[in-house]
Order: sequence, then C-alpha cells, then structure tokens
Amino acid sequence: MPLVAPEFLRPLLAQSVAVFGGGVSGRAVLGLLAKLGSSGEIYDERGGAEGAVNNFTPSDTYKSRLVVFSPGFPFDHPWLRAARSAGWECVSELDFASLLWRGSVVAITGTNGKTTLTEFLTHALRMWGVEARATGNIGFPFSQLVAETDGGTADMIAVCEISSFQAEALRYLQPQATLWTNFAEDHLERHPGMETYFAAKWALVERTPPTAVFAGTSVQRHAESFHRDLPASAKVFSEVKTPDPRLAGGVFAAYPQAENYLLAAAWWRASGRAEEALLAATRTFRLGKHRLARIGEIDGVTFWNDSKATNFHAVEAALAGFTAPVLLIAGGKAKGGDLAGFVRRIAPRVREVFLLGETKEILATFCSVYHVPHRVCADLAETVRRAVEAARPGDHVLLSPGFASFDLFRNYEDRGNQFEAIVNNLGVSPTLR
Ligand code: UMA
Repeated sequence: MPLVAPEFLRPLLAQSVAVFGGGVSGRAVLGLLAKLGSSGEIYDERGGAEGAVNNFTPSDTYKSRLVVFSPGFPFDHPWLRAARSAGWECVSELDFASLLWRGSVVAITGTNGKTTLTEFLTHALRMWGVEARATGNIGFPFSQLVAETDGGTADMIAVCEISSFQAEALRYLQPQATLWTNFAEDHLERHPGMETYFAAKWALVERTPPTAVFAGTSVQRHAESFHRDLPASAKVFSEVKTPDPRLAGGVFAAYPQAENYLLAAAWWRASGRAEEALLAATRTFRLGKHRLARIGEIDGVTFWNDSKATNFHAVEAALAGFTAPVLLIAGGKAKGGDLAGFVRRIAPRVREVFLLGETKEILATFCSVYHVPHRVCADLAETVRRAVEAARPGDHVLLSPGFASFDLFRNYEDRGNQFEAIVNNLGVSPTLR
C-alpha cells in the first residue's frame, strides 16, 4: 500500500520542505519525502550532509512552509523560533514519521537501559510472531523505518527508543504504551536542570493512555519531587526486588536490567501474552555491542567494553556488578552534572582511574579530593597501556566512560571499537561475548 500523508500535511508537501539537521535522521527524512513524491533541502549549521545550507531564514521561496527537524535541534533553536514566528509548521522527525505510520508504537525511554529494553522487546515480539521493529534513538530513525516499509501495516509494532531530545518536541506521536525505565542525571548540557530534563520525558506520559504507563521507582521518586503525579493506573516497579531465579545468569539478572524486565513483563502480560514466552526470549537474547561486553582476558586480567555508558548512572550500574575494585577508564565530552558527586560515589568501587578526553583534568581534580588514585592520559591507547601496567591477575579493566564520545571519537561505537582493537592488539583472545 502506498504511503499516505494526513490531509493537513498534503498541501505542505506540495513544495520543497526544510529539513533541519544533516545527520542520520535528516537524511532519513529526505528519503521519506522522496517516497511521498515530495522533496526537501537540508539546513545544518555545521555542514552535516553534502549540499546542506548553513543558514536559515524563513522566506517565500518555500511555498510549503514546513520544517522537519532533527532531535539535535533544541525546541527553542533560533531557526525554529524564526520559522514558527513566520507561521511555518515545525514537526520533529519522530512526529513526522509517526504521522505516516500505520502500525502501533511502544515507546521506551529512561536514562539507562532503554536501548537494551528496546532490542529485547523487539526480539521477544518477533519470537511471538509479531512484525516488530526497533527504531528511534537506537540509531535507526523512525523515518527510515516508515520509508522502508511504506508506512507499515496495522499489525506492525515500532518499538521506539525515545530520548528526552525527541520527547520534548512531540505533538503528534501517540504511543500505545510507554515503558520508562529509570531517571538519573544526564544531558544537562541541553536541559537547563533535572526538572526540565524530567519534564521533557514526561511528555510521553501525557501522550500515552494512563493504563499503559510502566515506570521504574526512580521515575516515581522524581515525579514526586517535581510535584507531578503518575497516572493512578500506571504500574511502578521496584528496583530492590529479590533477584528472580528464572533470570539468573542472564542479561536481566541484576539492576538496572532486572527492573527493566519487570516493566517489559508487565506490559507483555497487559497485552495478553503469556510470560513464559518472554522468559524464553530472555534465554536467546544477547546484549548489543559496547554494553558491558566482556571482550577478553590476558594473564588473568579481564577487559570490558562499556562504551555505551555515556552518563554517571550507567557507570555506577556497571561498577555495581563487580565484586572487586576495578581499573576504570573514564572521561569524555562534558554534559553538565555534578562531577564531584560522581567521583565521590565511584571512589569505593575503583582501585585506579585512567582519565581521557575533555573532562580528564577536572575529573583528576576531584579524584585528588576523594583520594582516588588516577592518571591523566593523552589518549585511549595510553589509558589501556597504563591500566595493563597497574593490573594484577584477577583484576578487571573497564572502559565505562560516563561521558559522551564526541570529543575524541565519531560516536560511542567508534570509541568501543577502538578500545577493542587496542585490547586485541595486546594479544587478548578473540571476542568472547
Ligand atoms: N545541528 C545543527 N544545529 C544544532 C544542532 C544540530 O546544525 O543546533 C546539526 C548537526 O550539525 C548535525 C545534525 O544537525 O549534523 C544532527 O545530527 P545528530 O547526529 O545530532 O542527530 P541525528 O543524526 O538527527 O540523530 C538523531 C539522534 N541524535 C541526537 O539526538 C543528538 C540520534 O541519537 C538518533 O539515533 C537518531 O536521531 C535517530 O533517531 C544519538 C544520541 O546521541 C545516538 N542520542 C542521545 C543519547 O542517546 O544520549 C540523546
């Protein structure tokens, strides 16, 4: 069946559309526009895609007066403000895709664990026989999914990882359910404070039927502190449950994934599916790359790649899984937040920290304050070299940076891949995942 745009969009698609952001989502929007028989032009302040225009002023050249914008653009970006004041329709990339999607959307958000939960639910639904697709912040834009599937079919489910950047701009997407894993400090480079970061994600709660909101206890705690009430019918799950023996030894054995499993299971049962099938799915599910992945062992020292840990909460969750102090490789591009508090909390769990990236000097200062042995390193290769020198048999060397990667790497995958290559060059056995 061909793609069909809602009526209000049709006149706006008759002429070229302004697409803000030349990254993966902007390029996916161009593809979707082509499928709709329309076209677009990319605007990007920093180059982005080939042929992108680096300045935007609303003008009459565009008869369509439609902007579709990447989540990289804050909602109050000057270009968006200008377009809105000129009367243009400004639609986020996620909203734009949702307007053309025939299937349903299950939204997954949270500070940590959302990518794993998105991948897991997709895997479980597919085992159940549903045509489910993982999409959104996971790195596969919803617009690309919609273009590839011609808008999908009514029985398809888009399991959509939604970041705060995406949630804050929503006006059209209506999730069939929202699973909000947890809430902790992150992205304070974009949101002016924890309350606005929380409010951005809260938009999803407001857009979801009240009986279909599933949240972790940290979400409820923060909702209370910000004087917001989760719907009375929302289901909230405890992070301090005794481990479920049925999940022992697997991805969902410990916090935060144990709590995430409870959320998934509650939604699964509420949608009329038998939990046995979900449990069976946990047994065949494998974690994606760069998420606390054991990459190998040399002379009794084990190396772990947790490059996906781009915030403090993720590092703390990773460290909690080790019984002995860890040789930690950390640092990267700052995103705001309480760095001193972060160092204070990890101090008892690390034997030494090897610091890199934009935040290495400031982290070194706090390491001195909290008596954490540390070394400031020139690059990733030096952090590994120094960690190996300090390691004894039985030790764990963990790359769990706690910051974004864009200061030294293309993205967290690039950072993790480079780490694995360096470690493998030390003579470590091939990937053991
Ligand atoms: N840009 C400007 N001006 C701005 C902001 C951005 O010109 O003020 C330009 C940039 O130069 C860039 C483009 O816009 O060329 C945006 O590129 P991008 O890589 O920031 O964003 P997209 O390619 O649109 O990718 C986005 C998500 N990125 C962000 O939210 C920052 C991707 O999440 C997501 O996978 C993709 O859409 C598909 O949905 C990435 C991410 O880091 C992985 N997300 C954050 C996170 O997980 O912590 C929220």
